[in-house]
Amino acid sequence: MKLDSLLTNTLGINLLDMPDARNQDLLKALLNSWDRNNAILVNLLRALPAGGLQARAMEGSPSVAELFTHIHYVRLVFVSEDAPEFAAEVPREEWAAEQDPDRIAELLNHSAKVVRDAVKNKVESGAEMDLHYDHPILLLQHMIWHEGYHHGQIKLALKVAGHAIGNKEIGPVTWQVWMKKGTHA
Ligand code: NI
Repeated sequence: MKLDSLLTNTLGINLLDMPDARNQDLLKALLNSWDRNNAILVNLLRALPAGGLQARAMEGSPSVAELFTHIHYVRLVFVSEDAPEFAAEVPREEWAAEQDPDRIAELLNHSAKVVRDAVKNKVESGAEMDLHYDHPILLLQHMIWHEGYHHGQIKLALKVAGHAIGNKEIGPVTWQVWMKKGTHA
């Protein structure tokens, strides 16, 4: 019996499916990186000290609250432009000074799911993005880059306002979420 039919008959493994299985595995890892990115952002939000949402790096800079709502807004705008079939309503205000951390967490978890579903569906169906990006995965990468950029600004604003969060406290719920083996965000 040939190896491929042996595998198919005994283990239910079809060698022809293997490249697809590998692609599925890659997609799963990429979506998992997106889930971790959002978990880290929400962890930072949850770790804010009292008054943290009002902190700004300098006069005229956005507040921490506005940076969080901007991130949420940008996610939804790009989905609406590039994958309108998966779009959710885009907030009227881009830099909303929302003061309820629970509400901000709810917004971030919502827009994270909108981005996730849009990218997953576009990749699985082999469809292209409408306006930007050579590949749907680039939306994920762009958002992760954008959010890391603002994550640093949020930490700087907290520091300037005298609300710095020490690495011992924030490290395990941010950097470690990326690196930990054997866990899922
Ligand atoms: Ni931005």
